[in-house]
Amino acid sequence: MSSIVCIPTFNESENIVRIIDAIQNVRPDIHVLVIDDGSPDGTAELVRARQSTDQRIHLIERSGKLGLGTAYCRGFAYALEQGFEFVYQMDADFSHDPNELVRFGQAINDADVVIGSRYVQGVNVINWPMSRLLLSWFANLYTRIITGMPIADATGGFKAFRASLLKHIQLDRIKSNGYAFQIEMNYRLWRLGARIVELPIVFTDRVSGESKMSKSIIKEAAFLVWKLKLATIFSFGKK
Ligand SMILES: Nc1nc2c(ncn2[C@@H]2O[C@H](COP(=O)(O)OP(=O)(O)O)[C@@H](O)[C@H]2O)c(=O)[nH]1
Ligand SMILES: [Mg+2]
Repeated sequence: MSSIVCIPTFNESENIVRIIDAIQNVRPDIHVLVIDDGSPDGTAELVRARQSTDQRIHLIERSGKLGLGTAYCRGFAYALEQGFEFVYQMDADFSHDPNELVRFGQAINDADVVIGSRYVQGVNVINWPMSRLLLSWFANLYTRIITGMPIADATGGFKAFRASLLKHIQLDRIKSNGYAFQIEMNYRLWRLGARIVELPIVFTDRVSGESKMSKSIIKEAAFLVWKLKLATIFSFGKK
């Protein structure tokens, strides 16, 4: 049973080697695919150095900062082409605890999608300013109300997909980035009848490197939920 974890990176030289080590430590079976957007800090070179001695490490390099959503789509397309059975996604910055990959591995055996959820059992977020926590929490409430999708944490980025279901998503049609990308993937998979499981996780804000969160990411998500909802009403949004 083959698994690969997709990690998008932009300027993660302080984290990337450590996160690869941590992942391989808990799940030696798992392959790691880094999708780097030409990070000026040399993230890709660090991955390439590791790659030369380890066949479980894969690297896609893009020419510039083209956004998180398209980075994931590139990664997913690669994972499907290579025939991996389970495709994971996580951030490079240790906000997602690599030790949880063990529980994800168990949960995905009985599901099509596993979402690492910060809000399924109370609120499990460490070190975020209250403003960012409230934003995230209300974004999820807003998404739930408008789309009707029964997911407590639709914007989280720590997930696992069963490839046999993921391959039904037309990845080249997905244009959203940031939070909106996470919502759009969940929504399309939910509409396809995916068995979605939310696994309670603790999210810790990054210690090293810088966040790429911005106002445009929030605006994009706010519009996207309406777009998805309206597309469904007019039934353009089946996939
Ligand atoms: N390839 C790629 N990765 C990105 C881009 N923007 C963010 N990332 C990566 O996506 C992950 C999440 O981004 P982060 O800045 O931590 O967002 P936050 O946790 O919401 O503040 C990290 O691994 C980033 O390096 C991008 O435009 N392209
Ligand atoms: Mg982060």
